[in-house]
Amino acid sequence: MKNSEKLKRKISICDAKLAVIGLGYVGLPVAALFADKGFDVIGIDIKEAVVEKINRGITTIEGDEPGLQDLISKTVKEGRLKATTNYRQLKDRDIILIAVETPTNEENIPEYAALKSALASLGEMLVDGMLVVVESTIAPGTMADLAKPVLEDVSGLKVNQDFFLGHCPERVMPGKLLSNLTNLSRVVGGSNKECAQIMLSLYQHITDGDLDTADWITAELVKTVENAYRDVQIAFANEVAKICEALGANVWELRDLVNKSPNRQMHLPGAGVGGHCIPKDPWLLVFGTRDTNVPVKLISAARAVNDSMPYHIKDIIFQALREEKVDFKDAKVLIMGYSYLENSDDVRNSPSIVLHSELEKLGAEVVIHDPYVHGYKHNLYDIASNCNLAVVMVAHQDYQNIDFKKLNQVMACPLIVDGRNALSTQKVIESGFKICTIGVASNKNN
Ligand code: SAJ
Repeated sequence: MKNSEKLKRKISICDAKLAVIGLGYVGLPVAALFADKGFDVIGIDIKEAVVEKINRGITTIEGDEPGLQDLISKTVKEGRLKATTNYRQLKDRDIILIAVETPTNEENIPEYAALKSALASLGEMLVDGMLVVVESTIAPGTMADLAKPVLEDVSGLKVNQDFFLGHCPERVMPGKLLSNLTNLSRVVGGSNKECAQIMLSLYQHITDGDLDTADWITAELVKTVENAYRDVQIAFANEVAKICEALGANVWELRDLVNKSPNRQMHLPGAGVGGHCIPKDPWLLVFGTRDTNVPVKLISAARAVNDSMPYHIKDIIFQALREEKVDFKDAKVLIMGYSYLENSDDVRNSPSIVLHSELEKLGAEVVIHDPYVHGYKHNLYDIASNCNLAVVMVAHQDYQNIDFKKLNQVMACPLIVDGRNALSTQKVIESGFKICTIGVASNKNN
């Protein structure tokens, strides 16, 4: 590509002008990090409120993200980070990173509306010599089937001839955005080897992790496969938990023993799999195989197992209430933990949302406690008053300090379902409760 030497030189001295499209969990920290390294960065987002808040130097990311607020206020104050809704400001950029959402719909098909819109708007502004990098997690084949054709058709320019096009999937995790971005390894998938090398020279400014060059399809597969891998591992643990309940064993003891065997790392069974990555990325991988005749069975079966867990918890609740001769329609149930992950306020795809809806469908009155989620930060002993059962859906650290004797006094029935093995069974039983823990059939201390 013409001007590639000029682009490399600009990157090496942090003189390249950057833009980041999509200022969410991925885009905003990336924009702030590059700005802090000395690059001139423009952040683009469709939400006026997000743009306005960032230009006041305030983070728009919920939850505790160590270092992010300081980085944003510093780089905005220095004039290195600016946000806008106006795509026309891309005209003078050298590098554009795209970090918009790529959700899947009810049929587990990727919804690329945000990505298509970003690519089309960017295509209008694309000029000779630019590097475009898609950071969003995408189905294998999306760079070739969507990103390349949209950018080329709208701009009239050609990949590798006029502009470079890469895919560098993000590996951020809520609560660890900056540390992950600056430490974790990443794969840089280039439209050709030169493009991959230029991407490597860019990303080495913000991360100490390995930067491995690859082609597009490999980069697309890395992210979707690594999360499908985790989903399958969790599904295995969940299926073994159900086996243990049926056979009268304790999956938590079993897991400890299994993991003593070399090269075993059985994951944690639980009340389900939430978040914005693990429930979605396996479906992106499956979608990428749609034009092949590969029988993709294990990945979709694992999704089904993990999606079944909130319903399994509902069944455990049903059994426990029935033994106390309480019908669902007369029951008041406390859900403890509404986020998808411990010590987080992120509720995206939380299994608690499914359980909440199922219990209400069955006529139960449901009350919710979560020390991190806005609207549910109640006093536990107040919200538990007159509940027939409490179910722990998230292993929040706060639940290690519960006064179970006090909780027992305020509840109508001494019933606890522990969907995460978060509680000390002994302590709970000594406080007069009956407890059912996921993966353990026999500790209802009947
Ligand atoms: N979960 C289990 N059992 C386990 C592990 C997790 O039931 O053994 C559940 C959690 O409760 C949660 C869901 O799965 O509901 C996802 O948990 P997670 O620990 O995978 O956290 P995420 O969703 O933030 O996943 C991210 C992913 N990172 C990216 O996609 C960039 C994932 O690849 C990481 O492995 C994970 O963080 C991590 O290890 O923290």
